[in-house]
This record gives sequence, C-alpha cells and structure tokens, in this order.
Amino acid sequence: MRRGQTPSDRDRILLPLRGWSLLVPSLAGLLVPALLFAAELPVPEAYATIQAALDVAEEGDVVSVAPGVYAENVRFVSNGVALRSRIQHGATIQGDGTYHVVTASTAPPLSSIANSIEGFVITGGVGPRHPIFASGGQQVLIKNNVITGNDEGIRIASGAVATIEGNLIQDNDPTFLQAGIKWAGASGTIVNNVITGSGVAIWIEVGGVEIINNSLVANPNYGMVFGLGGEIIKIRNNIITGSEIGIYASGGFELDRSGYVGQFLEIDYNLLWSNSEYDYYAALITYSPDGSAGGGSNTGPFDPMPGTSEVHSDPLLDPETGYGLLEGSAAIDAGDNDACPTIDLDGRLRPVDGNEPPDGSADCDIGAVEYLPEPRQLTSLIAGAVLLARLHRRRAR
Ligand SMILES: [Ca+2]
Repeated sequence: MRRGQTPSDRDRILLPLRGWSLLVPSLAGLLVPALLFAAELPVPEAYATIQAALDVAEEGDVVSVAPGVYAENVRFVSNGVALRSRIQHGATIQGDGTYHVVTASTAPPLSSIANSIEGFVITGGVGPRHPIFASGGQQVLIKNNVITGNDEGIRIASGAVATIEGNLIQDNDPTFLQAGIKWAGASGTIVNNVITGSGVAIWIEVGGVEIINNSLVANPNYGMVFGLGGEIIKIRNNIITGSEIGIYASGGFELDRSGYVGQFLEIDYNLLWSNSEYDYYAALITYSPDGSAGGGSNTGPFDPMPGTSEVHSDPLLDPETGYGLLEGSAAIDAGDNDACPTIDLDGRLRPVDGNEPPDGSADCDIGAVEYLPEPRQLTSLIAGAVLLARLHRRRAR
C-alpha cells in the first residue's frame, strides 16, 4: 500500500516496459525478475503538486510534470524514482529559499535505478541551501536542466554517485566562492554542461569524478577548484575561459608543485583562454620537518602533468548563445576522442568532422557543443525534408 494519497487506477498510467526489474529468489531457488508495477504519475492532472506525486512514487515510477511554474521545494521520498518535465524546460520548480529546491536523495533502501531530475528550470534557491542537493550512496542523474537565479547550483555531498549531464547552469551568484557545482561525492561524471556566471564553475572538495566536455565561461573567480589528496580526477575536453584562474588546486606538502598536482589531476585536451591571472595555479600548505603544519606555503602557477594537447587559443564563442563555437574556433576537432561523449549538450551525435573542407576524420570538439559546419547543417535539413516527404507519401498511400 502506498503512503498518503492513493490515486485510482485511472490516474496511474502503467508503464509495462519499465515493469521488469530486480532479481528475486524463486521457489526453485533460481533468481527470477520481480514485476514492479511501475507507473507514470502525472502532475498536475492526478497530483496537484510535484511533492504530492513524489510522496507516493515508488521505485521505477516516473513523476511526469506538465509545463507550468510549481512554487514548491520538493524532496524524493523513495529511491529509484524519475522526476521529469514532460517538455524540456517547460516546467519550472520555483523554490522559496527556505530549503533545497530539489532534494534528490533519501534514506536507504538504495535502488539500482538512479533518482533522476530531468528537463526542468530550477530557480529560487537562495541562502545556505543549494537548489539541487544529493547525498548518501544513492545514484543520482541530473540531466538537461536549466539552473538559474539561485545562489549556487548543484551540491553533491558525501557518498552520492552522480551523473551531471547537459545542464545549463547560468546567472546564479557570481560572488567569490559561490559554485555552479560543488562536489564531495563518491564517484561520477560531470559532462556536457555549460556553466556561466558563478563565482566558481566547478568545485571538487573531495571524491572521484570525471569532468568531460564542459564549457565554463565567464565565471569571475575560478573555472575549477580542487582539493587534492584523494582519488585521481580526469579533466578532459573542457573549455575554461573568462575567470581569474582557470584551474586552482590546493593540498598538502610538496615542493614540486606540478609533480604534486599531477599525482591527482589528469589534465588533458582542455582549452584555457583569457583567464586574467593564471590558467593553472596551486596553493600547497607546507609542513615543518616534524610533520606538523605551519611550515609555510608553496603557491604559484604549475604546469599540467602531463598536459597532453592542452589548447591556449581563442575558442571563438558564439555571442548569441555564449557557448556555441564559431567557424575557425580552436576548440573544433581539438578534443580527445577516447573521452568524447556520444552526444553533445543539444543531443546531437558527436564527434563530427568540423574541418572545412572536411578532412574525413570525425574528431571531438572541446566543450559542451559540437560544431557543425554550415553547408552540412543545410545538407541535414535537406535530408530531413526528404525523409519527411517520403513518410508523408507513405502515409498517403
Ligand atoms: Ca568535431
């Protein structure tokens, strides 16, 4: 029996494709799939508020939110639940600043299905609470949201396993250490995000993470901040431009600044440009010979180790979007294909050959969006029109 409000069967849209999950023991001692009665919970048709739907959603369920503004702070009650805006960026969750706008994780039992927040505009997260918050061991997927008008952005706290993908984190608080993403999670990926107008774009306090193909543009203080001393962090195919310091690392004792940073950060194929003080800077605390702190500090720029294929040229960002690439951008085809995601921020397949004329090699661009040369955009449009005409003729028969 579900907690709280129980909708009629008419209100619950069964999702048979999501039904089979979890292995359970059978009488014969074999593991067999258990049938989960996964359902779609429509807001506001069956539930007036997002929270009313989350209160009764169970593992495998989808809370499907119609376009509109929802003035509430919401929290997941069960794990393994998807919270989706039915139309991308059509539904806005407007917090009141008294708590996190979306609290994405909850107490065990944990689920093998990620708690997901997809396609929303999330705003109003002011004060000490981050607009999106996840903690504990639960997997969380934060995908394709616009996060704007908050103090900070996403907070992944201790133990969470998170994927942060394809979000536009823009026009939040640009003052000193206010972060677009602040991370202390166990492990995960930050991929294809655009972060602009935060004091710090990405701040990794502790924890393992891969930071791939993000565009960090005009975040006044830092592009990325790292606390060193834990897991190895992979930083690849990112644009970092318009900050005072591009990549800032801090940690313990080491006289060889570059060597020490290189033990923890794998920095390759990134484009750093127009960062006003330094691209790479480390502040290391040094210790006195007996191991106690207080020996002094070792601060200054460092060389990325090994820093394969780092680019230091103008990314030629499209002034219209602030992050798209213009023809001739140094980011085009300059990324690492091994790390390249299969789609970009706009959901287009990548990598694409961005050379004009094409050189026949599809190489990953640096940053969140892949550049598509104009003639081939036109070719795609024509191909799409031909396809539509064919479908139309087939239906007409
Ligand atoms: Ca390319």
